[in-house]
Amino acid sequence: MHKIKSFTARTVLVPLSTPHKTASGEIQASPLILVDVLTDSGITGHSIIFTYTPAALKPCAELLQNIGELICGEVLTPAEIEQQLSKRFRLLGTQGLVGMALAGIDMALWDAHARGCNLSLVSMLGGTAKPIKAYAPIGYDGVQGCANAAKQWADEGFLGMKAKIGYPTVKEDIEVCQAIRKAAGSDVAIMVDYNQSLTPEEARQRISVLDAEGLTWVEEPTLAHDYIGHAAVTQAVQTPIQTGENWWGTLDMSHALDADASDLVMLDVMKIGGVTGWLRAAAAAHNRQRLVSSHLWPEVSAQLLSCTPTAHWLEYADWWNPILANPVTVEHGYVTAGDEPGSGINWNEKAVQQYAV
Ligand code: SMN
Ligand code: MG
Repeated sequence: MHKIKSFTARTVLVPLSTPHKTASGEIQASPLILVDVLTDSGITGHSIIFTYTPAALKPCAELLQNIGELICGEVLTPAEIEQQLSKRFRLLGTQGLVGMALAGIDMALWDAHARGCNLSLVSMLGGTAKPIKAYAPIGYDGVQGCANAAKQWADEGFLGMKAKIGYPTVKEDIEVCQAIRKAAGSDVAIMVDYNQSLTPEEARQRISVLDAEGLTWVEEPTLAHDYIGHAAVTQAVQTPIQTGENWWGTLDMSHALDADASDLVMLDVMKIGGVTGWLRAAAAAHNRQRLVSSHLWPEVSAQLLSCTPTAHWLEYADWWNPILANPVTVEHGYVTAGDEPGSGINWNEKAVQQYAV
């Protein structure tokens, strides 16, 4: 029986090889909280929290540290502690920075638990590592920029790629899709992401035109929490609609599923509530036979998609590769979770020191 001894939450700002542009803002560097949970038996669990903006980095790390202190001395039982903490934060609520801090704790506890069993996360959960098809990101970089990126990803063997769109006109959206198709070839799956930039009516009109492009999905055409608006778009168009990366916990997911907001579901292991949240979400998706893709967190997601019955695509991102000792690798377009103990997160300490803020 391992007991939780202490938490540390370090903050880093990792530069991106190229800034990631979307229709709703640009990410220039990865603001990350690196969580370590130490146990009395000497096992350390790790997790990563991505705060999108550096403005949220220090407040979220402090919150994580404060919440971590509440569970020091407890037995290392991640699912039990999730229940205890979500009850404790009922009055404040468990969305936003609190939800991110709780997810960071949850993921670190599961990582420590798997390490304590000397098993990878997926093996500890009773599953086995499977190759998961990975798609590559393409930013809001115009026709030529997107075509160049598409060519590069196709040369690296990716079988799918997702471009950020939502240009001033649908004509430009289409030109970008066609340039990617030309550069990547007819067999590659192409997804697009509007990052919530359209009204439901604009979305219906644009996607009805995009239906001719053979896209694998259109993501978040309208506001993430407008489930009714998304449902109207989903009903009206042929291309599958993808949502989920902004669901705070599995209750948001239930509301979206009840509204038939999208055809496909995308889980963000942080916003959905850590490993505990993902497992509940995977069960809900299975009940409705909805295909599940991942959002960021390629290491942990590769473990979790391997034991998600309706697993679909893994989102490949190298945004925190520099601070990892062994980031995921893509072989012939697939990512397979590693079999070392834990969830696949180990620090490159030299880089952690270098990017510390
Ligand atoms: C995304 C992720 C992280 C930052 C900005 C945008 C995105 C995606 O919506 O699907 O990858
Ligand atoms: Mg998205």
